[in-house]
Amino acid sequence: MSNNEQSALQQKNNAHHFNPFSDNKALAAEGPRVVTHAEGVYIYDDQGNKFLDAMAGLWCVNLGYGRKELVEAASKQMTELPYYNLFFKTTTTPAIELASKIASLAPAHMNRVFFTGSGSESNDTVFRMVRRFWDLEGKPNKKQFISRENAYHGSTVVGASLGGMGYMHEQGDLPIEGVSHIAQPYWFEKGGDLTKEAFGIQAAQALEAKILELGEDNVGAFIAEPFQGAGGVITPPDSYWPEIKSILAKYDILLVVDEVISGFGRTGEWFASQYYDLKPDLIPIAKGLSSGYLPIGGVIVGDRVSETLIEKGGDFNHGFTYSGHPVAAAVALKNIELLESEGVVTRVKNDISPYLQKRWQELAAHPIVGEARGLGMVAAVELVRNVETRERIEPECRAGTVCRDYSLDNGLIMRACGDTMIISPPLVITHKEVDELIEKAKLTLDQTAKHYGLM
Ligand code: PXG
Repeated sequence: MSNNEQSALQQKNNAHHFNPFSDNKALAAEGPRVVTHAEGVYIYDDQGNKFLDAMAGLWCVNLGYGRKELVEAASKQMTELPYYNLFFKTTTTPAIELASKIASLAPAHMNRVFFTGSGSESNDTVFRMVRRFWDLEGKPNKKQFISRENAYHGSTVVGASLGGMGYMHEQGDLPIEGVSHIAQPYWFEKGGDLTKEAFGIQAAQALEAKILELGEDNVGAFIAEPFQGAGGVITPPDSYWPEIKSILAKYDILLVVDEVISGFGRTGEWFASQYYDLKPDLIPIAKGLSSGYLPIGGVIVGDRVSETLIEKGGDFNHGFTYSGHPVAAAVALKNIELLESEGVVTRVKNDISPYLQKRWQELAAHPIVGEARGLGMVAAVELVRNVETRERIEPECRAGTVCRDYSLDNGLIMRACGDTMIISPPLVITHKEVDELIEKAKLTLDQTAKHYGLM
């Protein structure tokens, strides 16, 4: 679309808004989509188009759009106390209530929450907590982090360094010192001829090899998403996490389970740490904590770390102006109350996740699908030219973008990560809406196959 065909709003965006994670020049030429309102699982743009939002915004609108109760919670809190901080021997009611509610849902050995404004800030907080912990334990060398290639842990300097995205590291000389990355448990891409289970063990053993390379006395923590989200909904083989747990125990290394995407019901448990039976020392959270209605994040702190930081540590010189912002905290609390009172997480586990995953598997038979996988309320398909050899449709993996564009034309928001198509819909999606999602996904795959002459 040329600039003079674009609406006044689009032109203003092009002139003054620096969009995140975007080629702003290309975006201006194309004309950004202006999203104006939303209801349930649907979003609408200013051209009158309607989309089934199978990404729940950016993996966060767990309760769906248009929940008046959240608006009322915000309005009530804004009227009573729109802002106060948690520094200098003060606290606020929403922060107290939210921390204790989260502690009641978290794994039993995790009883404290440090609040932040986002997932990235949560991982910056993790970084400082781990380093402080090992200083206080008298092991000042035990500070290195091990993470994984293609991980996503945020976009601040620490978040992007902990993350394993090459295209982020390229910009600004990242990662910073003290962060190493091991291979990811991505069986479809890297598994070769190994069975899933054998590959899972092999991928986990890369952790032990890295620990031995760096020296066990130098490694403070391993950070990982329970399943990789932004990397392409990569669900590890069943053998992976048990092996990782035993390696970490052997060398006394802290486990950070990044639940920014997986927390608050997405797996059918409150936390994926419960789904995979993990015993994390720290859990960064954000997104679904407030269903994305207001920005808020946090770190759930296990008893071992909080006892050291609090009993031995004195002042912890870290925090944000908006740590536990009362309005965001009130909305998050109401969000969790609704997830509870409406049985949303139980419904995910017993009803809508089994239905979504069963229907998603129908895509596995499509001629350009190499694998269909998922768990809870996330799922992925791998686009290929040859199902047997897993050869991609184009060597540069551009088919994902083609597929994504057909999907949008069909009124379905489905994401492309390279040639992996992914979904993460609101947890409240109905059976009928799942049917619509699957029908639109099938049509989209047909159109993509035809585009390349593969059907
Ligand atoms: N950890 C994980 C696991 C995430 O997915 C963050 C931390 C950082 O959260 P904030 O609130 O600082 O954005 C995330 C965020 C994508 C995409 O392309 C995913 C995220 C953010 C932006 C884009 O899927 N996840």
